[in-house]
Amino acid sequence: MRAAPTILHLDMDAFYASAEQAAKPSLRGKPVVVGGLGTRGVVATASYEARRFGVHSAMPMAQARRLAPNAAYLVPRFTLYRAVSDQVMELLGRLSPLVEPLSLDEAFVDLEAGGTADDTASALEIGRELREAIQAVTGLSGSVGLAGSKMLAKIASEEAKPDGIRLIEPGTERAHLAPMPVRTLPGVGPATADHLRRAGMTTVNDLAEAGEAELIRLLGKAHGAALHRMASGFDDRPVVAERDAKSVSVEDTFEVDLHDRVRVRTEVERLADRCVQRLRGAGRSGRTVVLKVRRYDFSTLTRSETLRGPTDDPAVVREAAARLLEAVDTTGGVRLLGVGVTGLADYTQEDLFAQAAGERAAAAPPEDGDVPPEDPGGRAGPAEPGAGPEEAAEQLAARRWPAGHDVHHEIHGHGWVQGSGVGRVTVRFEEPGARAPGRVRTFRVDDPALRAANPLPLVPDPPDYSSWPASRPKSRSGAGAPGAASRP
Ligand code: TTP
Ligand code: MG
Ligand code: MG
Repeated sequence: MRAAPTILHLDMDAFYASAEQAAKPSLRGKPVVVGGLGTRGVVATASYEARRFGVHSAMPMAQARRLAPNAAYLVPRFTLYRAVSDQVMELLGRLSPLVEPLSLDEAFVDLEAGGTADDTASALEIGRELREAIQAVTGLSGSVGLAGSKMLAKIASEEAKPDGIRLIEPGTERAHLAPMPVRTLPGVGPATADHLRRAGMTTVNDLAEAGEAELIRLLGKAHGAALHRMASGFDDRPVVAERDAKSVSVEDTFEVDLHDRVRVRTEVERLADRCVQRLRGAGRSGRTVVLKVRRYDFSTLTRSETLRGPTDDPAVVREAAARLLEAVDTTGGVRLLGVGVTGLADYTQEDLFAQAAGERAAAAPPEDGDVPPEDPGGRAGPAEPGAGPEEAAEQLAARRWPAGHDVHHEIHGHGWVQGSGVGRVTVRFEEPGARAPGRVRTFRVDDPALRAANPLPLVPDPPDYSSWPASRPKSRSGAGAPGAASRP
């Protein structure tokens, strides 16, 4: 923890949904939900307009449709999100060599290590400039938190949302945290929170006041001691540059031990999907799949399988995790399950994924190879068993023309798929940056004039930030009012 608020946390606002709204002028200011649209799909994110209906990340898509029937439902376009993420990370890299991305839309930056800020005024100034730069280059808004530690910087950006900036002054950490729920602290999941609640502790202040010894008694030495430090506002975790991260994993503790083998298998599948989402969120792929099982008696085992090459294919990770589960005895019950991927490669093997997805969608191969089929949260398997020929045809159309994906028409130009079914595909012809919504037209799904296309950049001609931030005299305590840092 440091005396100046020089740790910055950036998180883009409703990232996938905002990118879709920027790309599709007709969706600005409208409820938009992005995620897997298949029967078992889940919401990746919802625009702030859709959140007002109660739609949120990880909610089953069917439930979202009930809550917000009039929202636009779109399949994610990772190519676009990755491109925007690269632009954002490039800007962050200008502020410091120490940038720690947590996902596609989120990162910590050590401003002090970069020499770009050394006190409250200079940190705020850089935070404001960063938000401006991100808006100018990507067309999207991100929220910024500044503090003397990672924990507080992340809390600050959360409080700044949407489209804001917030600084938590060093020295006020403990007071700031005191009234917050225990779940605010890193490492406190639903199970730990429940455990603490039963011991009468619901706020961070309760934890700080309980004292280290009591927390160790309740949670064990390592967890208890770490939690007490966090609750008291101490957090010394350094910002670690991206290249040093070695694995991605997710886990769930269950309220009641799982006994049903089928349920255990389903949970492992879900975890594998979430793990892949995180993996892709970080723009990476990995070679070794790890399964973690904690049994009713707290005995914990991990099993791993190393693949021939790195993958970020949900089906591949799911299958490997399922194979690992086969070899684990779960009689007696399961308390916790985890799925991880390690041996991370720097770049996602797009081709591997495209290949696997292509195989699964063999019944409807994409016309041309320039857009890999992307269906992470959704279902890319064969038609639902029991589906009639009409439903099957509709599913094929939906797979070939995923809602929200880009198309090009020989005469009408660039557009996106609004929907498809009964042999027809509806396209809205509009491009990012247009002032008014574009026109809608319907075609036969096999219209030869229509083909899949790549996303267009959200900002066609972004301003040049290559000399940002300009070298500047470091502000003396409090002297660097906004705007004072004039460029040479
Ligand atoms: P978040 O930053 O958690 O959420 P957000 O950017 O959509 O909204 P907020 O303004 O609250 O930050 O996640 C970034 C993106 O990651 C999100 O746009 C979609 C994706 N994502 C998933 O695919 N699944 C999930 O469960 C979550 C939480 C996010
Ligand atoms: Mg975000
Ligand atoms: Mg995020």
